[in-house]
Amino acid sequence: MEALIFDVDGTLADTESAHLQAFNAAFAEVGLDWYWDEALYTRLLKVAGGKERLLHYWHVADLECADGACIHDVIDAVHAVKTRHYAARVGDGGLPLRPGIARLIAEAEAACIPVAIATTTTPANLDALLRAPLGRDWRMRFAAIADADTTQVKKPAPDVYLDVLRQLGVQAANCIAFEDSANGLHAARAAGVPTIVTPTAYTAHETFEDALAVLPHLGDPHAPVPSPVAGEAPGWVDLVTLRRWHRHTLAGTA
Ligand code: XBP
Ligand code: MG
Repeated sequence: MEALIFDVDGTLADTESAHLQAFNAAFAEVGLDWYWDEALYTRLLKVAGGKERLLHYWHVADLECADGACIHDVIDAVHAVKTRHYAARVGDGGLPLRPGIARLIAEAEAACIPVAIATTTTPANLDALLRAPLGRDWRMRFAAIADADTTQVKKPAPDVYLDVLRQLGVQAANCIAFEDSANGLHAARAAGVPTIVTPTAYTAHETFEDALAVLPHLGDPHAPVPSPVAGEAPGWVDLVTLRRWHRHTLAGTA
């Protein structure tokens, strides 16, 4: 096992409620009479990328206005306001990392296993979310980062994973990806990366065929999670566990 690759939204932290609140705050600030509730946003999350999500919604909700030449300028402006609101919500430790994330990243660093980020989110969101929990030099802790600025084509396309694999110079089968959604799982699997899924309330209804494991979270010594290997006792996802599960994947027994 050569590297761990983490999705961000829903995986490193349960961020989508903060994104939803930021979208609605942006609509109010710019004077759009739109309001996305949880049920609608859960459906809209099928479209990866906030700008792509806005364009999709506009075509569905307001078609006659959605064909103007300036729509992309308007979407860029609304999305910039949304990103400001999101950073205000999650910055300065406003949103904790999910269970086991900081522990596993630290374990990987201690074992000289590179960790990377493969996300469709805006780079500014990463700094707002990760500076407090992972330190002001959090970028130095990741050997590779692919995000909405480095990679145009969004999940479920494999592009962000292919970019990260290229930066790391490793084989896909020798990595493990961590995702929260079917879109993310499809992206990682299309790149050939074995994938552990830790769904959130926004994605728990989705199907995760071909996942190495589907877990409530990565667990901690005081918060064990079930094992995907028959007969194994519950535990938490640490490097020893990952290496064992990874061997089972290579042997076709997990
Ligand atoms: C999830 C996404 C992002 C966020 C919103 O990204 O699809 O679009 O919902 O962030 P991930 P932006 O790949 O990390 O799960 O508005 O910046 O796109
Ligand atoms: Mg995600």
